[in-house]
Amino acid sequence: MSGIERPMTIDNREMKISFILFFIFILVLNKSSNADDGYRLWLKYDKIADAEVLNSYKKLITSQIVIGESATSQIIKNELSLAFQGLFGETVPERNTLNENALIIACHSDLPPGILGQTRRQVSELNDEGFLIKTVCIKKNSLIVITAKTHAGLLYGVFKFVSLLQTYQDITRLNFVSSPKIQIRVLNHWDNLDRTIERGYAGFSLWDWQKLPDYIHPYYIDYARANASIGINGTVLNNVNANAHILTPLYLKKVAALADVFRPYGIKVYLSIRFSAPIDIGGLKVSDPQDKDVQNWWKDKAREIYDLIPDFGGFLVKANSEGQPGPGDYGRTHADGANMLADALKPYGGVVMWRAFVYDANNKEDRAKQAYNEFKPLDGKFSDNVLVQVKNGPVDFQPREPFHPLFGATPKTPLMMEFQITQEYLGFSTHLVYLGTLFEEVLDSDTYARGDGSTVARVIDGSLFGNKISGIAGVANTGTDRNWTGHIFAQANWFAFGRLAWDHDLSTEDIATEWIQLSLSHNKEVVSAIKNMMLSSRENTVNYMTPLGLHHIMGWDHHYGPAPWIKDKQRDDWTSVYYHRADKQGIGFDRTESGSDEIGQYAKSVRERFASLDSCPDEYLLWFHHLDWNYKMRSGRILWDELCYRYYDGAKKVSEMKDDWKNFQGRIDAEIFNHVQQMLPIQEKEAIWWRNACVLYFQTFSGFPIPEDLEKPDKTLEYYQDLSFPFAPK
Ligand code: BDP
Repeated sequence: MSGIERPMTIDNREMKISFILFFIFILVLNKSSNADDGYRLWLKYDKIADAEVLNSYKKLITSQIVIGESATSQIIKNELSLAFQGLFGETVPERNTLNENALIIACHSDLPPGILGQTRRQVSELNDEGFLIKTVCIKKNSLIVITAKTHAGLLYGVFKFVSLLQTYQDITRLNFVSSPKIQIRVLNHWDNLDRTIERGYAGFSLWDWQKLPDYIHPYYIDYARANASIGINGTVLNNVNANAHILTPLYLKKVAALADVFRPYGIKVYLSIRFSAPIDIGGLKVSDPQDKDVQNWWKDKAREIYDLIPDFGGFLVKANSEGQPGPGDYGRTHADGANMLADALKPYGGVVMWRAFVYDANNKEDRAKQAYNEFKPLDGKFSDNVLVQVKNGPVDFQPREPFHPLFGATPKTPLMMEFQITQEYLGFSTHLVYLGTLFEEVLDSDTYARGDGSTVARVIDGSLFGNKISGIAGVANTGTDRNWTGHIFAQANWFAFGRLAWDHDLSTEDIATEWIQLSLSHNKEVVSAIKNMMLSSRENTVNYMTPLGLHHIMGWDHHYGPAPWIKDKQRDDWTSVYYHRADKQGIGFDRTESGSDEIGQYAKSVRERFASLDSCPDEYLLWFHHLDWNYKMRSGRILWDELCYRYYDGAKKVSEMKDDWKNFQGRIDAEIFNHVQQMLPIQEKEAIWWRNACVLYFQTFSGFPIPEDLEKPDKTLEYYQDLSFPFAPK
């Protein structure tokens, strides 16, 4: 017997026992200190700590009545019992009479006559997913009525009501009407069938394909609850760089099992398809949309899908982009491709979400112009169940981009917004960056397509041009990490996406406040301090990564960290130098008339604003203009100095955020506190890395010194250029 495999002696047996005891002690400790690992997201339902609030709620809700027998009604009952158990610390009895202060939840047609009359007008104004929460009086009893036209509407109403309780709102006289402004509100999961996630930073894919369809993981249900609670009504399960196998019978059964779980939560399932699927898995020679066999193959496939999933949502398609197959391979247009799929889905009510994220390595035109050039001429050529899904900006989810010029340019084509919730270009899941402000900035941008007030939000909700269908997508940031999103604060981005998808008029500040109250604290001071932190976080990130309109200067391929020096690759438009164009004279991409004239793709008022140096906001300066290093900025500084100050300011603000975070020790949950406490130094380190690497690199062109009062980088440019990260997630 070797010395290593000793029989267990008293000593090491004791050690083992004490280790186990210690472990149990830690578990108990965690339990008693209410350690929060973030799994419950914003649906915590911790007991209401304010006795006055709690008592007022208990008086107003002495019983509850949920009318209806659907699967959704059952979910409503379960959710309410979970919520009351948690928030009130006790159940609220179910009753069938209206002789006391009660909560009553029923579809409008099922309401008792007295209540029906008092709610009819408001309910008639709701759309199918909308809801009304209203206090009505019947025989001196005050009733809180949650009603809607459909069961899905009821579920949304219930979640909204519960959030009012969670945030300690006054519920004595409620009169709250809400309908979603956008119809299709989906997450796009870039999840692969091997469970890796493209641009995923929170673990592996939630979908356990191997065990599906037989094993239903409990977290599928919590995923559905979370989405329904913020009004998300669809999920595209797989990566836009799709594997055709998702359409094989083996996988469709698995997809159907997930659809069954999500259905009662009002969530439809959609799939990303690979345009060459008829070849890849169908045995055909081509996938030409004009080919009869190809058309029939898709029709048969659609029938097969709808047999399994009667409410299947439809297809998301990335075609002729970044090497993906598409109709262009056969000399056909995007409309030809989309319409062929739309025909196959049409009999069942499905839609095609065709992505406009296309650009071609062989096309020497400014990449930012290519999608518009391709899609603008196709306006009016798409079938009525096709939406064109457009990224928020014309390049690619950068920390800041002006809105995509396609918004407002295609009156006959419904455009869907595609936001990226996962932080591919915003520090992965280690940086605290609240994206509500980014979403709001884009949605509120005025396209001037029909004069003042033609906001991007009004383009995508269909109201500007009277489109019949509307949609919004967010590339998901979820994974198997216990807290779902890697960084606790990244949960706020999922939350903000859902809230804004439902109602783009909500203020992102209010959404942040609500999220903090639901997730972190009710203490006014804490809420306000954390909110301020969140609201400035995105601007700070822009400053330490890509200030003044710079873009696409991140690490090669994995996109981790700064790399403005990337050049000489197989495609120019994948390099950094293509975008910043720094030279001895200056920096920036001239997209005005004298340059690529991308600016010409915007409506006149927008074009004029961005084209003139007097009116172009500093935020977009180097996006649209190539300017001398000593160009005089509004601040009075020269461009070089301004660039340096922005980089330094961004990084400094992260250090401040890190210092401020310490104030929350003991005021929020200890586990969450520690989690963020460990993340912020990483963000600080990386912000300084971005700052130093970019300033040192751009200095090789400008030749100017870093302003006197700024601390000099402690490493050389070569040091930063030599860093490599072979296994960074991508
Ligand atoms: C880019 C991502 C890439 C995606 C692509 C897309 O780097 O992984 O496949 O967008 O949206 O931002 O298709």
